[in-house]
Amino acid sequence: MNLSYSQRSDYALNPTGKRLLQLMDQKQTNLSIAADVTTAEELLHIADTLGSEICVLKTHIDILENFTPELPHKLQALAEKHNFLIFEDRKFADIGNTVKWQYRDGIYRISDWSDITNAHIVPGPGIIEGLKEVGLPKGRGLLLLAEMSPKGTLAKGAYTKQAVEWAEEHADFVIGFICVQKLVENPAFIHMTPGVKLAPGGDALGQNYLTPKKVICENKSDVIIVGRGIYEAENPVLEAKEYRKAGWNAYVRKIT
Ligand code: 5BU
Repeated sequence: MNLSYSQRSDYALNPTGKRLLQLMDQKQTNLSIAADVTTAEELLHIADTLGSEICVLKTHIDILENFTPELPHKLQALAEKHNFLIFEDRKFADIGNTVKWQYRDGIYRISDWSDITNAHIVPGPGIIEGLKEVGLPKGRGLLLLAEMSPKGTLAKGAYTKQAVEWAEEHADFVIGFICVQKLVENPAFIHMTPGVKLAPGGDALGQNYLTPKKVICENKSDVIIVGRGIYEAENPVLEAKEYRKAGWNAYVRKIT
């Protein structure tokens, strides 16, 4: 079944999942940037200068040294201006009752501004239920960490299969997976893959890089997540255009 992203949006039960699938086709991009910077200014600069190239801006809000409660409003304004979704890569990992607070409260109030967040499944399905209590009424979507990109990851085999089962049980809230390859035929689920570079290889701390073509065409994932490959380039805007083109061409080849 080679459905387009927008055709797949008909199967999505979650409004954020539906919106992302439609947005990718409208905007012709399956590129997500990992904006791993430590100041609010750098983050806003990335969002504004690369926003037109991406479907999703992925943040690590807790690495900022000058977070203020106004920042999410500014990010949301840029998301509207450039038509992208915000994904706080929080990787929740506690029991359901605790993650509710971590998602809704504290300094960051993630559920107020982040369209998408993600969770490890190591605590069991209660983590999904806790996050869902907070996120679903706001129309948010969750990605489950079914696989991880680094060498030596323990997220594989039966663990990955369990993530798929729990996603299917909570398809109104779970929009897909962080994974290395396509895991499930259900067209509603979005597969997002980090560890992507135009030149394959790794880093000094175990990161494993695959090319956009390998990720989208061979591994049949849907979204490429690129960090250093873009923001460390001499010209990040030109580099983002290259990644966008590589990701999009691979998708067009896959569905035709
Ligand atoms: P890089 O600079 O393209 O290597 O950054 C990758 C980003 O994706 C970074 O923000 C990580 O936290 C994130 N990531 C990852 O690399 N691998 C994973 O399995 C998961 C997240 Br989950």
